[in-house]
Amino acid sequence: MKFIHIADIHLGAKPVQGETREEDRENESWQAFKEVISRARQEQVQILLIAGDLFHRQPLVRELKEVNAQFSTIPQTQVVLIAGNRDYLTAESCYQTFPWGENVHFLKQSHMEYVELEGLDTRVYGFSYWQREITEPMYQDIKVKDGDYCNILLGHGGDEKHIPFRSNDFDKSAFDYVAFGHIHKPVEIVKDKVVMAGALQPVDCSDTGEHGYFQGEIKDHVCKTEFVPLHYCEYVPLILKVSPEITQSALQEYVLSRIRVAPKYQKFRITLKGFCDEEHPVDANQLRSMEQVVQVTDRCCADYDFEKLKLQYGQQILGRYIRTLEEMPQNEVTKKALYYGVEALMAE
Ligand SMILES: [Mn+2]
Repeated sequence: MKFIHIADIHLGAKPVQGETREEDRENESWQAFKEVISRARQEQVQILLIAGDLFHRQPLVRELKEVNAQFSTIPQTQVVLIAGNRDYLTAESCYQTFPWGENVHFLKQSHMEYVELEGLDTRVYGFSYWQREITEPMYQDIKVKDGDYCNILLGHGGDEKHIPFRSNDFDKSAFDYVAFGHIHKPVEIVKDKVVMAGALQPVDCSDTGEHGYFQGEIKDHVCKTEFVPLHYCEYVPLILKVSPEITQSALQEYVLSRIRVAPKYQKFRITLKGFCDEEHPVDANQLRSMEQVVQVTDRCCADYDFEKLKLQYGQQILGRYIRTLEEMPQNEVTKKALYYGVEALMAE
């Protein structure tokens, strides 16, 4: 039995303000979702698992119609989904009354239930969020019903406020596969068995690294999975160490050299670190305007004139601090301690 496991599609998420090409980013989550549907068709997978937060917020009826229309294009695939902490159920949710197609199974109870998928000898267990937070560890000690079935658990959570669990919670469980969502970074918590799919595509630029979905196959209760990246967008962190000697053009030249060899879907998130010339700081705006750069955070400190500070603050704590640090063996650590200490004392 072949399946695809996705989570945290966050349809309808508005990209963070200040990011370039904002509309594109919103479309990208829909495009990535449609891509998964066509992959499910091509790969002839029997089950599509959606582990919560299909939407970033309460879905609109027209959005559910669109999603359902997509599902109707893969009638051979059984779709099983739950609501996460973002698209949790309320009394007014459109989720409550929406008429899903025949191949769509929405586990909408607030307690554990399962759907038995006809002809596949498979039961998929799960439940939906009915509130923003669930702090109880509700995935501990789940028993499966008797019978020779392939058992899958569909879950959402993994942090303190969203159904915490530990990797060994499923050691003795009868699940052949546990499909999780919520944490945006894809990770195989237990190889081929307990998997956090990660967000289908980054939701904001703090979701760095590759994103995509897991594809798997279960045969005789043995599961094999692989991560399949989707490349609509990938945020790449880039730390630039600045020193007073470095010029703006040298910095830009370096960023350009990285952009030139990067595929178009990669977007850079730059952090400036180190010490800059107080009178000629780095122009972060110029870096920000470069192609494929989405964010520039300036964490540089001004470079200090220590000789002048020693004269000025001779016997005070600042002067003593500088002299003490200068007498210590000079390395990166003492250099940093000197700068950060002076910065802190100057702020006093
Ligand atoms: Mn979530």
